[in-house]
Amino acid sequence: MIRKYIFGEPIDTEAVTAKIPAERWETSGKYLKETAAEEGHAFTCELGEDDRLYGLGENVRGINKRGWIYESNCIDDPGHTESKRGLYGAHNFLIVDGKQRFGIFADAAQKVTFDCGYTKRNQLTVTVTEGGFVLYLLENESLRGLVKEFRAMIGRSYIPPKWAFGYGQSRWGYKCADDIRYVVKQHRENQIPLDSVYMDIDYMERFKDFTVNEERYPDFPSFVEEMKEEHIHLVPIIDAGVKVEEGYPVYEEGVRNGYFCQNADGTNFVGGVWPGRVHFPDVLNPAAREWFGGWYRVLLDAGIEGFWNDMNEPSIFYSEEYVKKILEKHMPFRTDNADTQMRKFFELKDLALGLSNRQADYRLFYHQCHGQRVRHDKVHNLYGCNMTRAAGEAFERFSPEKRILLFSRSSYIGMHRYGGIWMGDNSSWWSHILLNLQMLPSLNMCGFLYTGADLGGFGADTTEDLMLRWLELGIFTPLMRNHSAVGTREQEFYRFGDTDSFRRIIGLRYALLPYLYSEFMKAVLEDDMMFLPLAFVYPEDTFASQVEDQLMVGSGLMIAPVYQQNAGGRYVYLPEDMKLYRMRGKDSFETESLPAGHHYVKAALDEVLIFLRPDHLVPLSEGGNFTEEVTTSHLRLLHYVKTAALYELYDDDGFSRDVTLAGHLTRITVDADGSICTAGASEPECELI
Ligand code: MIG
Repeated sequence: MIRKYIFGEPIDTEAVTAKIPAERWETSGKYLKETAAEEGHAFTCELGEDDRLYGLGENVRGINKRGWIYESNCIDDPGHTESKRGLYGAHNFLIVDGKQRFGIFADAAQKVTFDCGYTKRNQLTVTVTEGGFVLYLLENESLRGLVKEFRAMIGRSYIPPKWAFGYGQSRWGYKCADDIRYVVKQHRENQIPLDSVYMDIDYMERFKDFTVNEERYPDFPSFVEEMKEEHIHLVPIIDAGVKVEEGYPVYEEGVRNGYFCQNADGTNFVGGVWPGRVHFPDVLNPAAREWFGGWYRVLLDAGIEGFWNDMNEPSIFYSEEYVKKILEKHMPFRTDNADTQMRKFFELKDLALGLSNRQADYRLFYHQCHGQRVRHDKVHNLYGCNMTRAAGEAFERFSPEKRILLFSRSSYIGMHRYGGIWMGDNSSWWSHILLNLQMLPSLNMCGFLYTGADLGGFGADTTEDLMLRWLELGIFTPLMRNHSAVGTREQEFYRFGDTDSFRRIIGLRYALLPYLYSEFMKAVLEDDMMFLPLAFVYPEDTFASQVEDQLMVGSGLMIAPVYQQNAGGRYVYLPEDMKLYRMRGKDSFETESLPAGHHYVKAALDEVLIFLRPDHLVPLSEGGNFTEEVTTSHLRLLHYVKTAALYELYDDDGFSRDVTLAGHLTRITVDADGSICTAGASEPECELI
């Protein structure tokens, strides 16, 4: 059951694809009560002592969002600490689960706040700042049902090509073709599977979008081809800002056609980002969006099949206007000694520190949006979404048959139809393994299925044990990429002593690929989640609803990765009897049957724990050095059969856009006596292990 209420004159975010008739809002509805707000609209709901809150996509803190205040206001902030109220995305879908169970979607282009029991422990307050918006209330008998209902309303999630489920190596710092060749060579020589290498901003000519530095990459198309022969896909980054430079066609076309965001006086707004002075393409204007998307063609024509969109909050290092202001305010300090007036010193310091991503800068420029001129802050949360949509729509035009890999840093719900997201600039901290785990189900609720974090951590120096432990979660995430920042310790697997463990863990991912791809695709095609909190699968179990560090992955298995330094294991809660496969790679493992309840489970540094539910199967392939080598012709089944188990394996060619479950499923059944039966799209040879 979905109810829709319109407030004021909303800007159409295009998040919702379903046609839902609007109803008249009663200020004191069944679930939410409208209360006085300083600005905009506020809605509250009383929370019972044990009520839980789920959703909000990309955010800090737990799976249960209760106890903190979150703000949807996309920002480039590399400090993913508990004190933050928001990150790069705006994912305004929240579920209340307790005395009453319902979902809220605040479909608003402007800032929205979710006070989840922060001001008053027993009160939820959702505040939408000034401007029109649409409020949706959803009800359903189950948590999973609520998510499915929401997902059906926002449209099918993005599907990447199958190779994008392979391992990707990245680093902000690879400078030229030879750097990349070296990365590939090391992986192949060490037999660490690899499918892609990412190209960060240094591939461009002075950070100009859709250019390739010819000194660093002479004859780029033939380099792309050379990599393809090695079964490696290169994935370049695209930044939101377009360099201001005479003679640069992207700049000149944008200026000529009025496709950039403008100041109040109609001149083009200038921000400072990596290329120096930039204009921001007005991707909210459909004509500009089509034009900007069109430029991706340059790289597609060079053979590129995947992209990551960055800096699209948009991140603004500085605006020219504010720099002028700061310089003026600095003047007195030339003669005035702050020594006696510390207040002045702090003023000076704050001026400089407040240079980037200022809220005030977002009020300086305008978009052409649905025939109206709209100030940026009123549609701020739609920018990254529409930059990625620009690319996604272009790929539908240029590559109607074949999927193109696309993921973005900033996002709004609705973007999940065009691309995935990565979780941004995390750090090489143990706590960020847990954060990675906790974001997964929250993102799935909001439609983002193709996602993952920078494995090993982006900022700060990683360590070998952190990297291994992180991978033991990372091998389950659709996007599996090792990425790190310039200046940090190098973290390619061959930089560490124990290459063998890395090879085995990544090898296990490739063996798990048929299962993971199958679960991903079923989740996409059935508007379902791939990563579920235990509470969603065992709603009657009061312990399960409190578990914040374990997840169900698809239908059959549960993961409980170790995320503490020097831990030789961890406590795990089993809501039902499970069979543990303690995997040392794909070929070597031990099993153990564990009864429902609490357990301390040992896990050596190189072991991946897979918990199997009763009457479930997980197929393992023979693996491969790259995804194309992985086949489903011979499957080894992880199994826990009490009465009978069924697995529905989905598979396809890995690139066609137009896919359905029908015609792609193989049913694998195992009886209590161990007999195996297969029927459907393929005829894999199966064995129990
Ligand atoms: O200001 O392109 O999140 O993945 O390596 C930093 C350089 C810009 C931020 C991205 C990160 C990327 C980095 N970018």
